[in-house]
Amino acid sequence: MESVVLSLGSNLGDQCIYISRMEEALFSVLKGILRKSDLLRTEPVGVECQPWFINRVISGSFEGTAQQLLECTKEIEKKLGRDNKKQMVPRTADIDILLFGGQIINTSELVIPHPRILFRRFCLEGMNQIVPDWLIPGTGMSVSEHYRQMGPQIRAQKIFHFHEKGSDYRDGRP
Ligand code: PH2
Ligand code: MG
Ligand code: MG
Repeated sequence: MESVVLSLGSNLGDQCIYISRMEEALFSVLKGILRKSDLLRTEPVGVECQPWFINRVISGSFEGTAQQLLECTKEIEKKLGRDNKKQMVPRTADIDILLFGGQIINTSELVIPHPRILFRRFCLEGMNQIVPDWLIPGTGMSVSEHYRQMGPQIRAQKIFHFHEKGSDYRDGRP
């Protein structure tokens, strides 16, 4: 069983509904204490001329390998209508594995920790809300240390927090 952190994103269609659907699907795959960051409305990073995203970062435990989790996430994206034919286009559902326990993975399909974690404010800010003490493997620093040390260019990325009622951390156990 590994503790994992995932980011959810949508910038096409009914974004909040897609985020809820991704959560529902993942909450039946993940076990243990499930945590979720605020819902974040975020400026697109690293892509030209795309709509703003809704993002959220979540954590839980997964029984299986990173490759198996990747397959689960791809399956959920597909069910939610993600079109994988074109790269770098707006998408209904995007699930990225940010951290998989303390593992460092470098295969053609999967790079963990996610290579852009430290360059996306919404990743750092979302992770800092739910797992501030986790070490980011290979860096020797915790999430909260990285968050505090975020450079000015990354801090300049625009983010708005939605403060929803009932969006507190959720204990996934019955
Ligand atoms: N995902 C990307 C590219 N850029 N920007 C924001 N704000 N949120 C995302 O989820 C995101 C992005 C590619 O997956
Ligand atoms: Mg992504
Ligand atoms: Mg992705």
